[in-house]
Amino acid sequence: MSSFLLDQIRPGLDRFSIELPSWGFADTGTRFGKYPQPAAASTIEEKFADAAQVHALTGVTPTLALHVQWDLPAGVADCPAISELARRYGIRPGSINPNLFQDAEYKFGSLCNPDSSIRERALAHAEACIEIAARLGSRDISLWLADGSNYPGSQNIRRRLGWLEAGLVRLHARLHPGQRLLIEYKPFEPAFYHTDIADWGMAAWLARHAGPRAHVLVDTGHHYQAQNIEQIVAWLLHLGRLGGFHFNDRRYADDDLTLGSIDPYQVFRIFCELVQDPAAAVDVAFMVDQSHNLKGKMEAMVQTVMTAQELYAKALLLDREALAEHQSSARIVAAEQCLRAAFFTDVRPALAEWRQARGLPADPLEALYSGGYVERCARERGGRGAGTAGGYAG
Ligand code: PSV
Ligand code: MN
Repeated sequence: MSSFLLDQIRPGLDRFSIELPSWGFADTGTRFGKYPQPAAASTIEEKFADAAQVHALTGVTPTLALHVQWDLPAGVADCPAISELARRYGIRPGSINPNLFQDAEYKFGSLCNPDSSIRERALAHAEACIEIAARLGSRDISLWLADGSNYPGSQNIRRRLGWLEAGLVRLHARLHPGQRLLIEYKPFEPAFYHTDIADWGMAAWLARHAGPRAHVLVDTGHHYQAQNIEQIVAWLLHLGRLGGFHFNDRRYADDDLTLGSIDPYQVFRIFCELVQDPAAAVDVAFMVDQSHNLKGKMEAMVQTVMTAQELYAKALLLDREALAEHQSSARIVAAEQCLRAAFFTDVRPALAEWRQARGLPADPLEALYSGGYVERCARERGGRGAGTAGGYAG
């Protein structure tokens, strides 16, 4: 049975990969405190080692997203060392994330700061990140701004929008061939009155204004309650501006819980939009953006990757032809049943078979537990530097 099912989804599965965030392996925390884990990574080498272990177990995580200030504190000068780690661990540097939120200068914003010298500093940092991406062979620069304000009237929203447009045009012009600028939106936090890029529409406008290689990055945690994320995905596909995802789950706000832990059907519905138009979705990047404060970092990451693969496999099962027919004749229940049939199919045996055919463990989480990697890290790392790596837990 699982072989028959696997034959249906194998081509899609073979193409599926998801990028890991370097910060997901480090001790981060909440606004109220940090809970250090003895096995947490505190150096960039340890983050590469952890990512390589997840890739060895799952086979679908060949790249590692890097946060420049946390992973390349010396900027461009750190590139040779990163390339060497990439070679040694067999993990490619993935998206490059500028850090425009941690330094005290950015208290009132980065690209939207009312002080032109701080805007200039922020742009120079983002330009350095474009250069870093070029040297490391990374395609995407993922831009998230914490810019916004906390009180009505305290900032001029339209002037800030003008600075933002001009800054993004300048960054787009600096992109190397093949590179993309991904623009991430977030409705609130850390700003609580207005956020300069608050939603997908604002991000899509800014991307269109910046140029053809600017796209929108959808972080699933960055939405108001009850927002229809798959509809946003459909619109961005329609506009040709969907750059990728930062996957995580949430119950209340940007909770950074593991993907699918609260609402797996939501993730499945997002994947359904993508599999219905594979040509439009071909360059869409899947990335994890989570910080694991209570779960063990390695088990949380392996669990996340397995969940993403399972939900994607379910979406691949969608009977698209039947669905299109039911939609055309407004057969509501029959159409909905197409989604439900795919969602409720147990794809785990087929995935186990797919993994075994590639020499991977049938159950990566079980293999993580029995392999002793986390225990070894805990002994060797022993909480060394706990609480120092990473930073803002977004
Ligand atoms: C902000 O909440 C965010 O989602 C951005 O992607 C950051 O780069 C990331 O979290 C890590 O703090
Ligand atoms: Mn994010």
